[in-house]
Amino acid sequence: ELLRIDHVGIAVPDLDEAIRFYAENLGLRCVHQETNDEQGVREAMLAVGDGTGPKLQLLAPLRPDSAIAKFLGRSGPGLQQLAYTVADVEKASDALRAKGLRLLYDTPRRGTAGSRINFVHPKDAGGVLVELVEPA
Ligand code: V0V
Repeated sequence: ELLRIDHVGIAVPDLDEAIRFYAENLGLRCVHQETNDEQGVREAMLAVGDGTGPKLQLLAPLRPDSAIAKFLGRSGPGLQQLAYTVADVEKASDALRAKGLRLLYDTPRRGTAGSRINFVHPKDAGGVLVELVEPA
């Protein structure tokens, strides 16, 4: 059902500063940037090595009432989510619901680069916010 790790998401207060930090210190390249108003984020995807593996996603809040702003307020900057690639996000969500896990959305929402996404509640996933990503 889960094909691979798609990306790891890190909450940051300032996107441009974080992109610079990862470039200068770890040599990661920013390969995509986008604003997702519905999710309340400005985000950047960073490639590691040859870029064929999982990406690092930097997430900065657009608004004080957003998920990332709440996370930063509670926990400070750091790992916010682990995302898996799936072939069919509706099917994957249904399979997890059937196992009794709570999905955050009844129907998938729009994620990075036209992907379709849903999330498993962190309280049902061992304290980890799990994202399912069906790429465009
Ligand atoms: C909250 N909790 C977390 C957590 N966020 N635990 C682990 N990882 C996280 N990221 C814990 C929190 O400490 C509480 O634990 C408990 O869950 C419930 O807290 P809450 O006050 O209800 O939490 P909220 O209101 O902050 O909501 C949490 C959820 C929210 C996960 C429901 O963040 C959400 O809707 N997330 C999905 C959307 C999202 O994250 N969007 C930004 C990325 P205690 O204190 O009760 O023990 S957008 C994105 O990924 C895109 C565009 C993409 O990838 O394409």
